[in-house]
Amino acid sequence: MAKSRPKQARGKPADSVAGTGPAPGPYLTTNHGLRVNDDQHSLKAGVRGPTLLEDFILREKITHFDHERIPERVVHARGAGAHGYFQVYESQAHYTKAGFLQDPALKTPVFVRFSTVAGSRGSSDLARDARGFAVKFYTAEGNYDLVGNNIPVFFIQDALKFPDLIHAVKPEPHNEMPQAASAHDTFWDFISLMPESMHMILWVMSDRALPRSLRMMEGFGVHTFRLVNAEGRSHFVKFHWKPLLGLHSVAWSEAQQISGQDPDFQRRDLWEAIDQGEFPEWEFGVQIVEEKDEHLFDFDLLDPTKLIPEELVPVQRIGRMTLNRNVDNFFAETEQVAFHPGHLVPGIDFSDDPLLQGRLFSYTDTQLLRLGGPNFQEIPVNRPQVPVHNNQRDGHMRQAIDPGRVSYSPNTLAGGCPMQAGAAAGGFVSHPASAEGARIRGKSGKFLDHFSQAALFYRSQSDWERAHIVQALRFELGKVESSAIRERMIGLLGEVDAGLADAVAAGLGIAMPVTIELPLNRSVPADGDAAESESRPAVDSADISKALSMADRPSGGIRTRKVAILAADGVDEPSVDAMQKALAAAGASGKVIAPQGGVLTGAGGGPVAVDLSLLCTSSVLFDAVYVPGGEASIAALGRDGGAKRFISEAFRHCKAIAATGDGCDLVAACTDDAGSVEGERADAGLVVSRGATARALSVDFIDAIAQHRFWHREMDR
Ligand code: HDE
Repeated sequence: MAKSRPKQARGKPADSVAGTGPAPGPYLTTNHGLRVNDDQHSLKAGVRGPTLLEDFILREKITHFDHERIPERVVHARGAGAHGYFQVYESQAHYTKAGFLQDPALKTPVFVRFSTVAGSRGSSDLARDARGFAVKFYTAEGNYDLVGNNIPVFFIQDALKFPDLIHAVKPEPHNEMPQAASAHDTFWDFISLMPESMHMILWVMSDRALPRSLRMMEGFGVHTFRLVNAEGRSHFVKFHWKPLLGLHSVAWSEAQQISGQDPDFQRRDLWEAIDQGEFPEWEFGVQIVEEKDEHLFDFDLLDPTKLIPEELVPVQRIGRMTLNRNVDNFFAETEQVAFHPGHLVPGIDFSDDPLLQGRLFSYTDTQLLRLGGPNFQEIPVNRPQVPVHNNQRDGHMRQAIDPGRVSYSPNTLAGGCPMQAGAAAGGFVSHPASAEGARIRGKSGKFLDHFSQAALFYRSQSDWERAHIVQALRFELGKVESSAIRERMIGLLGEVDAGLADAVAAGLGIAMPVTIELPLNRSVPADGDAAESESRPAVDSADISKALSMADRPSGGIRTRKVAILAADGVDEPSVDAMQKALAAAGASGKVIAPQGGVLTGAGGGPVAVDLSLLCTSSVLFDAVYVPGGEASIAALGRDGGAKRFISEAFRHCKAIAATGDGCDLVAACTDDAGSVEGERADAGLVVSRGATARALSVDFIDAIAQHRFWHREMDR
């Protein structure tokens, strides 16, 4: 596996070269190249005198500083990005002529930006929210952007409602609260009147909205697109990203604590993994639907609130993306990158999904404001890796110096260049799908089934996943002040699943049954098909789709997982050492956490280096805990409230916990688990044995960490 690039010392003058005096170093200059001789003092009339207007160096520096900010993204403002590459497994020529999907030997560079949706640029990474998953492929045919999310469906069916949705979820306008949170009245007021949002609501109330890592979440193109091959044959397609590290999440109470302990939790995790050469990878998947099957399903392929169950159309994994390089500069790359679902290459095309169609307008429009003008495609991260030739000219901050006098077409003076490219020369030709119909503000009848797939999702969850959804809804709606909104929501949930509505209502103290008048879709369905859809459930109520649940997925192993080793003076140093080595061999890291920083003295008198003091960290920043023996160490940790909280919290968040020697007593005291004392496994996530060596125990412990969480612990409580 290739390593990330060596760290460079930035901004330092080059070392002097022996015998030649100082090398011409990067001296400080003004923006116009003038070397600066004093960057510590402004120019004054005498050392105690007023600053002189003449100080052009001061003015230049401060003016630039005053203009350092650009408007943050109106949505998806908080993000983290990285570079990498994509490789297809085998040619997809049968489906598409897209050049980057033909040759398994070809590595196509990519830039990926992950984001949350609702929060501001400085908000916490672990808000309950959908995550953006935007990929820019720098292909030999121009840039292709797949601007997706980590949830396969969306709240609304029509682009016209997007500003309303976002206004509702963003902080309320009168007091700008709450930040990066949907648990407030305006969001649920809107949702309670938009039954089409119920499917996505269940996804965002599920653990999918709390990924353990950006490296451990799926991605989806959401809309139906088209793949078009060289013969012009088109297939409908849904795009997927499947993480090779498995699909994992954190608990809600943990997410809230992480937001306080480390608001940068996910961007730090991504950065550190790539920096350490642990390159995250996703497989690229496609669900293909023949054109003739467009109307085969009980839902409309154009409806972005519906997915195609994987059991109906399997996901074919056709390639792999690897992220292997952190950005050099967050602003230049992650902040200035400009994605657009309309950045296509030949062989990929749109469907008529009305949400997608609205997006095709929105993204360029927003960049014009955010990046300050029409030349944002010249910013390095946005530039295609192929030459750009056209007659577009000028505008704010134009970088290109376009030579010659011809900036129009047709022309003879430039020999007719640049020329149009026919399809054979790689010119983009829109798929000639026919479009005809009366001008109408409405939607097809199949769009009006808002609950079948929401119910399918809920039914397909494991018991603990359902419990998390109930808890999330109790939390969110519990913060809503208006009882009418809460009741409307219970009514809508009842349309999805009576048990779900009952459980949420019980948590809110709302008496059942609640009857609501279903908010009407104000849009007019196309003639005839509304009645048909209302009488027909879109999915058989007995069906479940296992692919919708996060349970029972391949774990992805424990590479890059973080394990806390709790210790104090008197710890059994061989246990610490053996566990650290076993974890490192499995690709994880064991960090020694102690009441104080520095170096501990082990039971045998040897040194044990402390990575972090208890004061500076928290159990929520680790995946698992190991408590090695050592009488004095355990006695000291037992007197330390922070250490005890560390263990009991890790237990409450259903993490793997291991202990050897006297460590077993402390774990038993903090987990109320009698079985933990002598290895009778009441709980598979408690890997404790007084007599075992750390090395022997590490095998089971590593296996337990790979299972990620023991959510049944919550159900048993
Ligand atoms: Fe976006 N969306 N969106 N969106 N979206 C933006 O573009 C918009 C939608 C998504 O990391 C904005 O450059 C409309 C669905 C991602 O830079 C803006 C509609 C999906 C990102 C915009 C949608 C997305 C954005 C804000 C409904 C999942 C972050 C800044 C018609 C498939 C990209 C910007 C990045 C960003 C508009 C719906 C994903 C305002 C109008 C559905 C991942 O143009």
